[in-house]
Amino acid sequence: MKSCIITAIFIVFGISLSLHAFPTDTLTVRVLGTAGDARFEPRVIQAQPGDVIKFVVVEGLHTVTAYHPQNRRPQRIPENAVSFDSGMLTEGDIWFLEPNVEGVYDYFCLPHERMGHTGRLLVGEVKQVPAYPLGRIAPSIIEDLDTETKLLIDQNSFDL
Ligand SMILES: [Cu+2]
Repeated sequence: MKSCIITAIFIVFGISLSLHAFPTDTLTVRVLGTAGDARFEPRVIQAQPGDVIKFVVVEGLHTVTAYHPQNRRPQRIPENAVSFDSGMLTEGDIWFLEPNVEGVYDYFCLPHERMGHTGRLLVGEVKQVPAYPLGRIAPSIIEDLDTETKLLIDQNSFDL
């Protein structure tokens, strides 16, 4: 029993070390598929402010585009965050994003949005998704993101 407690303390200490000793990480999202199978992998990821998100296009023609009025969509990124749009990317392209404002960032791929090619970034400690406007976005597009987000948040609160 005693060793269990010591192990638990060590694990918690280890987590806080990894958060503070290495302030930024590079996280990779692969962009895959060419039509109805177009997808971001992982679709929902957890990052910390200052982390670099590296999008690697494995196949097809895609964009990484924020849900934001600048991209003619409702705003589904934090209030003070800067909109982004990678422009058209093709096989072998790599595109970087460095989110500095905590919160939830929803983004889509211009050619495949209707087919559900969307992704989400959770930056910092996110306990729930804000009540972002849906506008003309099909609810089913966001529902899948919400389901995966809930799993990830539950998993995080279990870990910590
Ligand atoms: Cu796409």
